[in-house]
Amino acid sequence: MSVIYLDGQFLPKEEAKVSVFDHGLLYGDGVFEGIRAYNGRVFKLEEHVRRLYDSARTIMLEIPMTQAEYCEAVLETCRRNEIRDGYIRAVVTRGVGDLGLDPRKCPKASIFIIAAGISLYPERCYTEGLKVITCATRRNNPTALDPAIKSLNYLNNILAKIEVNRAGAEEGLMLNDQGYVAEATGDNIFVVRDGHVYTPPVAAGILRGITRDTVMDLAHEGEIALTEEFFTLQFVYSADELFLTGSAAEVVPVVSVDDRPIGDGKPGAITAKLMGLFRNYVAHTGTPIG
Ligand code: PXG
Repeated sequence: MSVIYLDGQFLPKEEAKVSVFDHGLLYGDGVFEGIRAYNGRVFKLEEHVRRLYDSARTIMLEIPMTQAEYCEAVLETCRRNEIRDGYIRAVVTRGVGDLGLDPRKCPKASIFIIAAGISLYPERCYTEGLKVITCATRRNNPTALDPAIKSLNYLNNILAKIEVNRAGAEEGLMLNDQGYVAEATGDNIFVVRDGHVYTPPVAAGILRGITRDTVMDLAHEGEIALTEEFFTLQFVYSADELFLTGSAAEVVPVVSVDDRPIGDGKPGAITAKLMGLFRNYVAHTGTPIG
């Protein structure tokens, strides 16, 4: 049976409940992380916890434990659920307040951690590649709500995902408010052209994905040229290859955008190489669950 970490306790999932007065629910006032475990290890645990604390600091949300203690709580949640391969959701909300926006009315943040099995993307997504569309919904302007904050306020992404579903596609590209390609609804974007890899910079208004950082490191080690650059849809349509990265998706090829085939309409060689490097890397690194 699944056991949830909630504010210092481990509770059966039926008993792990938060209040209807929690500002995480009332206002989306909180932050979260989605983390993977592979082969008995938590992948990039410290990086995820660091990003969680960075998001929290930005919204002036104090997490009442150290990052080291937080990492240990994640590992213990995995142990108690006997997770060796899985998906971990770590959430910190503003906590219980009154029916007003003011976060000062919420004396204590609420912390919960769920460690569960994962429904992996079907294998055909990796062998055949995804069909994606461009969403009309633009990514949040960083001056309003910076996409670099992994906040509980995911409506921007959800509105885009609804477009994806309505189009019968598998993912959606999101542009920033200037029209440059930003990211997908829950993944970062990479384009390959003439053997060179391009990805939008964080300044395009994106989440700095931990999978993105990992793929950039792997490209560097594998002597694959990679540049962070602003680009428009025209560059995407004329790419040789395209792929997305994320904790859930890992490295997944894209073979068509807005009904235009990418390259020869099949997953490309550089994408395949990076998929292989990534799969090998995740199997051999991470914090042991013990
Ligand atoms: N951009 C956005 C908007 C994300 O939400 C990524 C990029 C990739 O980041 P990481 O660090 O995971 O490489 C994300 C994170 C899901 C799910 O269930 C996916 C994410 C977050 C939460 C849930 O598919 N992707």
